[in-house]
Amino acid sequence: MIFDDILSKIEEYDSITLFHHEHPDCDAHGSSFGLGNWIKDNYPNKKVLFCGTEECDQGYWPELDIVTDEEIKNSLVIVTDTSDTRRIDDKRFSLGKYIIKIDHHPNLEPFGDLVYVDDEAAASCEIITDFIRYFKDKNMTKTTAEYLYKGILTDTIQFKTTSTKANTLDAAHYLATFDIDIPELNRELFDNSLKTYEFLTKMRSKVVYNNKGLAYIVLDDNELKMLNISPNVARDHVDVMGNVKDFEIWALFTEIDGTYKGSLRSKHVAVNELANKYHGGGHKNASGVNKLTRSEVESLIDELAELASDYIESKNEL
Ligand SMILES: [Mn+2]
Repeated sequence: MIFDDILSKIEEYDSITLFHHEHPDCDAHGSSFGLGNWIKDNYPNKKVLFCGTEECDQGYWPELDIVTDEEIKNSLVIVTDTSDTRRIDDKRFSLGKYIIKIDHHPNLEPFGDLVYVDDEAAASCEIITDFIRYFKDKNMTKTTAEYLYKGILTDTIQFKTTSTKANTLDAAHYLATFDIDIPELNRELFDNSLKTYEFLTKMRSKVVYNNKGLAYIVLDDNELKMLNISPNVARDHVDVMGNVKDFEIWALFTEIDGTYKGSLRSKHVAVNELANKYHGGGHKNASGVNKLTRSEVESLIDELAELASDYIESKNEL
């Protein structure tokens, strides 16, 4: 079993350095802090260091360590939640004596000396939880359980994504046995600031609904200034239109440097082919478009409206 191989490497090294991807999210932090904390609890004589330069702005996390080249050179490097070396936050990972990659993204670049990728897992924290519960007799604490639960909860958007499988819930169940405060963790990760709450209220007043499955918002420079928000942060809130029964497709366009960027979302219809046509791309139900003129935005809206109404009509015929 590969978990035995990973553990024997951990046991072999006196020092372990953990790495994750740039712009870390909760799964990046959760998987490295979760695994690192578990190693510290079980092997108190080992030196465990958390590398990286960037913080995650969702939830509370411990501070990263200041790590010297020398410390990395003598260590076992474990990189979690990162599919390719280009995205590792702190390129000094390559100095390590032995490198382990643990990830749940498609294995496009199997870097390192030992690679464990499970692309069926909803989160890297699910994999680390599988690893930890494989060694059930070892020490496991509430703090480690919280780190891992936060990564699973965010990567699955509160257990709502298609990647949420029986094993995801099994892993979460195991973590819940360590007396973690589930509602408090949800609040920590998903409650809005007052500023965001007020912004979302204003955004809702800008939604245009065509009565046939398509909802959208277009924010030009002026409106963004009035909302006092950057175009990119505004687009992060495209899901202000999610969770509405009548909306099959929803989209948010923001003006940036004279052209428009857009985020497209859908429940069932594929929107990525249309996104490709408008200098963009992405996944079936979540895509982006870029560098559109205002009239291209209008024609994209027309095409999205057609997709949405076709879908609704085909559903009504059933
Ligand atoms: Mn992840």
